[in-house]
Amino acid sequence: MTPTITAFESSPDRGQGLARDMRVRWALEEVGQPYNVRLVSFAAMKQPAHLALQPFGQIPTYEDGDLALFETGSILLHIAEHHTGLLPDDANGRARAITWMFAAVGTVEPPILELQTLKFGEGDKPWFAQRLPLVNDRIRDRLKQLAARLGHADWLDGAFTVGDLMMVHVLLRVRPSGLLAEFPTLAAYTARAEARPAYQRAFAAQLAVATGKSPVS
Ligand code: GTB
Repeated sequence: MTPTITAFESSPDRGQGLARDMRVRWALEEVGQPYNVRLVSFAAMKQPAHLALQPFGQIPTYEDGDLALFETGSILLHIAEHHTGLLPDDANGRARAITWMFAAVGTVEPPILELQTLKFGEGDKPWFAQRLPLVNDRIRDRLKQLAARLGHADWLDGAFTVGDLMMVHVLLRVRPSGLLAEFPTLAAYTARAEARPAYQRAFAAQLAVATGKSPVS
């Protein structure tokens, strides 16, 4: 069956690839699995039909036959386990790739989300100016640690895996702040990932939603 995912009908980033459906699109492109997209409005996301799929009223979701999933970590793991291309063949390598996926969402992403909340939800609060450098430094700490581990390798653990996919998407969210550019090896790491044909196809597809133009194939 062809899976169906959900994405924003009108993404706040206007198709710059930052919304999390991009992770799922990219993973599906990496493994060569065609997919359908159902666009949902912010209002529809909070209605019972969507809440039955995603209890928190968010995108993306993933439906394939009888299976309905939410949470990008779970969706990516499912895709990676059911296709070749995103996980190594050996059991230990698979476990390490999955570890990197958890590290991305559990360790690197939280301070990045804190910055988003601060900038877009608390910009007018009296504590904003005091908190901003603290949150930026928390992100810097994580980026420094990640850069140290990556070193001059292309990917986090040998060949490109679902762990890199998740990590790169998490890092792209912080790029507009300028913090990523402070770590040239991480900037190069994300650029390497963005150059992948699968990333480009996924990016074009989600951009086409915002521009109303079909992606050029
Ligand atoms: N933990 C969940 C997962 O990984 O699937 C988080 C899902 C999530 O945060 N979904 C967001 C959502 O539906 C969209 S991706 N938000 C609507 C709501 O909660 O009402 C987050 C996002 C949104 C917009 C941008 N942007 O415009 O740059 C970037 C990322």
